[in-house]
Amino acid sequence: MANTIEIKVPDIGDFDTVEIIEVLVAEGDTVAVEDGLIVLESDKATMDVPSTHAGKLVSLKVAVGDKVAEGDVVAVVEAEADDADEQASDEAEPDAEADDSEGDSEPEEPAAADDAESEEEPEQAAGEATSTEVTVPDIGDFDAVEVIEVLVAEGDAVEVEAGLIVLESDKATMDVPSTVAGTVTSLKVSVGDKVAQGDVVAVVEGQAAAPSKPKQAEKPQQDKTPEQPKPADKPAKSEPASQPKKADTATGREAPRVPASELPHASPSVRKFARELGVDLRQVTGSGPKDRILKEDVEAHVKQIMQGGGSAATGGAGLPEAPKVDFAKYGEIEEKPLPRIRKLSAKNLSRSWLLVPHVTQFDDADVTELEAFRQAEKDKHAAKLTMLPFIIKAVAKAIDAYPEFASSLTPDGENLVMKHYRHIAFAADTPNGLVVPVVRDADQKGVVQIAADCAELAGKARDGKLSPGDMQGAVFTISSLGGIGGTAFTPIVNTPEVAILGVSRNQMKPVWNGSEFAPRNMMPLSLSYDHRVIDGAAAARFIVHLSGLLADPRRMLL
Ligand code: CAO
Repeated sequence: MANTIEIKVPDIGDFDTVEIIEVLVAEGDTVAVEDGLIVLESDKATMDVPSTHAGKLVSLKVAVGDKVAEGDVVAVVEAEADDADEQASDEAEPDAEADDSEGDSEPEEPAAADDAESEEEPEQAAGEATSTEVTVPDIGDFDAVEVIEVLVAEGDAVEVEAGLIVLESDKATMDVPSTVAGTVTSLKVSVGDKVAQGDVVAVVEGQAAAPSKPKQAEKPQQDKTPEQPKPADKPAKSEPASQPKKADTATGREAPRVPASELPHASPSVRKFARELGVDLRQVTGSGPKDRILKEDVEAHVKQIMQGGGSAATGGAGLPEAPKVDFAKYGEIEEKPLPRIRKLSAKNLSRSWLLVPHVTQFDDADVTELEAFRQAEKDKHAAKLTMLPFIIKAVAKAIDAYPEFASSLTPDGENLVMKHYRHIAFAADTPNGLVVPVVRDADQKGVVQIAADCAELAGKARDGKLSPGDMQGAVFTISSLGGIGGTAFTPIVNTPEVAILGVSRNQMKPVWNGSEFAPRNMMPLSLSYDHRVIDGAAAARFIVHLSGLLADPRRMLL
C-alpha cells in the first residue's frame, strides 16, 4: 500500500544550515532509492541529498537558495508498499542517516588533523613560527581518493581554512583546507596522486594556530587568545570534520554525494568563485581532468563574455550549452575533429542567428527568357556561364535601387553605414566547409567577367587557396543551391551585412498570364534580412525588383 514519507536533510555535520544550490527533481517525478533530490553546498563540500525511498514525489518543500538544516523536510514521497515498510525501521535509526553524511565529512577531516596537531604541540604559543604538516582528514570509508586539483604552490601564503587541494571520490568533491595560516614551504602531493587519511598534503610554516576543533574550545586557556578572537568560530567551520566519524558507521546509504550527471564537475572553491561572479557553471567548459571546471576556466569564461564572445554552441547569449550525450550507448560511433573553416563558420552563423532578427521573404523569378539567353550564350565564352553570374549582376543592380541592402549597423546600433561599392559574395561549398568569396565591383562588370571571377574564386575555394582578401568586403551575399535542388530555404544573414539571397532550383511551373496558364521557368528566391535595418515592405520591393531584373535580362544593362 502506498505510504507518504518525508525525506529529510541528513546529518550535515557541524553546519547549522547549508544552502541548496540545485533541485534535481520536480513534483510528480518518480524517484528511486538513492536518486539525488537536492544538492547542498557548504564552503567545504558539495553534496546531494538522495531519496531514501522509491516512489512518486508528491511534494517538494524546498527551492534553490533555501538554507536547510539537519532534519528539515526536503520532499514527500509516496512510497511503494515494501519501501514504506522499510521506512519505519529507517526512521527508527536516525544514525543510519547520519552516516550518509559521509560526503560532507570529507571536508571536515581537516579538523581531525588540527586535533592531532594541537595535541602534539599543546605548549605552542600563538604567534610563534612553527611548521605544520597539513594532512588528509578522515575521508570516510574510502581507502584512497584522487587529488584532482592543487590549489596552491610552494611559497604561497595561505589562511586558515584556505583550500590546499581538491579530492574527488565517486561520491563527493572536497577541498582539504589548511589548518594553519602561514606559507606553504613544501607541497607533498600533485594532481593524480591517490591519498588516504593522514597523508601529508603540505607543510605550512606560520603562526601557531588555535586548534580549530570544537573540543579544543573547551579548554580555551591553552589557545593563545590573541590569535583566536573567536575560537568558537573556527571550530564551527572545521566541525564538518566530525561527521566523518558518523561515516564510519555508514550503512551504505550515503546522503551527501555529488550528482555526476546533473552538475558540472568543480570543486567547492570553484563553485563558490563562480557563484560570486554570477557564472552558471553549466555554461563553462572544463579543462581539468574528466572535464573538471577549474578556476581558470571560470575566469576564461567571464573574459569571453566581457569581450562579447561566447561558445560556438551558444553564441555567448547566456544559453545553456547542449548537454553532452554518450552516443556510444546507442551504437557504434566515431569522433572526427571539425575542420577549421567549419568551426569558424559555426561561430559566425551562431552569432548571426542569435543576434539578428531574421525575416525571410520568398518569391519566384520568371527566368524563362534569361535561361533561353544563357543557353544561347553559354558555349561562346571561356568561363562557365551559369545562373550565378546573372544573379550577382542583378543583385548589384537591385542594390542600386535599394541602397540600404548594402549597409551595416554600427556596433552601438546608432547609425547605418551606407556602402557605395557593390562587392557581392557567394557561398561556395568545399570539402572543408562553407567559404564565401567576393566578386568585387559587380555593378561595374559584365556578366561574362563576373562568370570568370566566379570560376576563379570557386576554383580557389575548392583548392583551399582563397586569401583573406578574397573573402572580405562584401556588402551582400548570395547562397545558390540551384545546382543541387530544393524548393526554398531560409539563409542566415552574413553579418555585418544586412541581407542574403538564397537561390533554389528552377522549376517549370504553370503561370497565369491573364488569359491562360503558360509553362514558365521559375527560380525560387529566398531573401533573409536583418529586420532592425530593413522593413518588410522594403524587402518585398527589393525582391520584386530583383525578380523583374532576372525576368528581363535586358534591364540589367540599363
Ligand atoms: N536552377 C537550375 N539549375 C541551376 C541553378 C538553378 N537555380 N543554379 C545552377 N544551376 C545549374 C547550373 O547551371 C549548372 O548546370 P549546367 O552544368 O547544366 O550548366 C549546375 O546547376 C551546377 O552549377 P554549379 O554549381 O557548377 O555552378 P553555379 O554557378 O550554379 O554555382 C557555386 C557555383 C560555387 C555557388 C556552387 O558550386 C556551390 O558551391 N553551391 C553551394 C552553395 C552553398 O553551399 N550554399 C549554402 C550556403 S549556407 O549553408
